[in-house]
Amino acid sequence: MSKTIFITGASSGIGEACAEKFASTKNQLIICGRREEKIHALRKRLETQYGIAVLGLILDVRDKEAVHNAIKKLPYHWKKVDVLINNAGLAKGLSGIDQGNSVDWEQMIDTNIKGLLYVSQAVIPLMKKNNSGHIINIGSIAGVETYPKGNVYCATKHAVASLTRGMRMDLLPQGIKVSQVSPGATETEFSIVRFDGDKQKAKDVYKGYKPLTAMDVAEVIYFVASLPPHVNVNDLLLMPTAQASATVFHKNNS
Ligand code: NDP
Ligand code: 8X3
Repeated sequence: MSKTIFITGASSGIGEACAEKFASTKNQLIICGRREEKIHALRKRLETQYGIAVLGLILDVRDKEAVHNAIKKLPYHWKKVDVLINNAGLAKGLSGIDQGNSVDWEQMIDTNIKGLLYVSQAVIPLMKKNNSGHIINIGSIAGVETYPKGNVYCATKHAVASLTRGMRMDLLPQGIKVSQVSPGATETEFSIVRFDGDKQKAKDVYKGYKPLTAMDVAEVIYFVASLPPHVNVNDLLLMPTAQASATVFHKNNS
């Protein structure tokens, strides 16, 4: 049966691949991101290609008021949200703690932690009304292990892991499932954003091995979302075969 899937950070990478996957399986989508032209183009393409309904929200998840207003103003038939994929997030910089840029720290904390909280707090009442729903938080291997110079990004993803556990406990009586999907190295715009647009530096992150694609991760998220109501994946860590931990890779750089 067709469900309504609410995806944050759908303008690129894992979120965009989730939009593609859930659209191809005939669900209706609410897709969010800050880049209007990307959200607009994706909405049009998915509607045409798959004959489904897509609602685009141009939204900065850091803006608490905008998040609450946008969700409050959803048309009636969009208010039964079945699955929320809290995916919007980013890393900014890779530097020792004493070298870090506080503006980057704030952007990561405000997006990865506070943005996830704002969107969840606005969507949960819609799920509570139906006594059902599924929140899937996108964590990271960085939320399992801290790696050198990853300090604040890793801390935000550890917070996502902790919030996922807390949300699961608090939403248990309402029958709302809460899952975390934590990918390892996935080639998206992630490293381009992390390195402030330096495409070569970003490309080097994935050199000498086959990273996950955004669609690899979306397929796993789709699996997690497709299990029967009495089955929940609490926490799922997936990595490229060539990656054994946050820092151990098998690379062929010849
Ligand atoms: P991308 O940079 O390709 O996508 C990030 C998405 O987040 C974009 O759609 C971006 O949209 C959105 N976003 C960022 N900031 C905001 C904001 N303030 N408000 C709304 N949307 C925002 O990276 P990925 O697809 O790789 O990242 C998706 C998630 O996966 C992140 O949470 C990331 O931490 C996590 N992750 C990524 C891994 C990787 O190796 N790539 C591994 C593990 C986890 P826009 O710019 O239009 O707002
Ligand atoms: C993204 C994966 O290892 O770059 O969360 O932190 S990593």
